[in-house]
Amino acid sequence: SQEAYKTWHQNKYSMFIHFGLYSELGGVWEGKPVTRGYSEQIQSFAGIFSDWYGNTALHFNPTAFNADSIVALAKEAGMKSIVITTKHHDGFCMFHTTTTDFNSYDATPAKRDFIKELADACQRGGVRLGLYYSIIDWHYPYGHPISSHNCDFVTPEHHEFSKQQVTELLTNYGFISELWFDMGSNTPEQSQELYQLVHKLQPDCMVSGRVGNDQYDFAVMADNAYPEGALQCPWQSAASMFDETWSYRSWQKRGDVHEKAMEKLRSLINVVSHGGNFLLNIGPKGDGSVVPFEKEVLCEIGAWLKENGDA
Ligand code: JFZ
Repeated sequence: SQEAYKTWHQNKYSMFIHFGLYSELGGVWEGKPVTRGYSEQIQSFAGIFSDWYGNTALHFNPTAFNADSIVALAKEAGMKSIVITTKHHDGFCMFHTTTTDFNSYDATPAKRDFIKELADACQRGGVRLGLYYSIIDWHYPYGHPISSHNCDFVTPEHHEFSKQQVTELLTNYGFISELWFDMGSNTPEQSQELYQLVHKLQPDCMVSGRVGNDQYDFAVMADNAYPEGALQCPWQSAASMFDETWSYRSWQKRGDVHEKAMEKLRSLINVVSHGGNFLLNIGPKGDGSVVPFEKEVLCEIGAWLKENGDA
């Protein structure tokens, strides 16, 4: 609705969080840094068998993940909402789902539902929550997990599975401000069904452009890019701290906090002044803690915004 878009657009600066099993690997497989591809897609880029990758869950126990302190950090950074990965291409669910055991509650010693924890903390802190959901699923039995690109098409069973998960996500965690669908080669009917399902369950939830086939409420631009000329639809630009990855990478060279803060601040101003929403990403470590460098960058941006007018 027009109202939903207005509110979404008013919240023009938000936190993106890439957190999952891949965070535990931190861009390293069998003791070696994996330098090809995004670290959240290490399973594909390092050619790891699904069952071997899945074993990572046996020691995934993010005891330092504290949803309230993440919400506090977002607020200190001047952000109005948080969008977190509920399931990335690896298929590992960070929420307690009935659709598969491959989730943070059933498959790990942690026995935790991180989406629930963050949803409750957002509610307490007055921050809106959005959810990233990958349609690509390298763990789904018929999801073509062997090819490097995956999901040449989505089988009817896989589509049903996605719909069940989306239903859980939009039923069990309160109001969701946006659903950040990522890729998958949906047919036009499948895209339309997912789009309509979201709005049936939560009419005011904004749907990202990446569900495919022009079924969306807002378009997603590449990092720091903005549409040329007048774009007639709402849009967002998502940015990672480092171009090469969205999730935690233990061997990342991070450089100077001040320089990075100013670089991202300029992106924020660039995007927002062109009418878009800016989503700035952090990649917590496998233990759930926020990387100090990223925390410092966010705090410096927040301090600048406080001094120079709130975004
Ligand atoms: C996708 C994922 O493949 C990636 O791992 C990460 O999660 C990112 C946020 O989303 O990659 C994208 C998505 C959108 C664009 C580029 C890469 N885009 O719109 O330019």
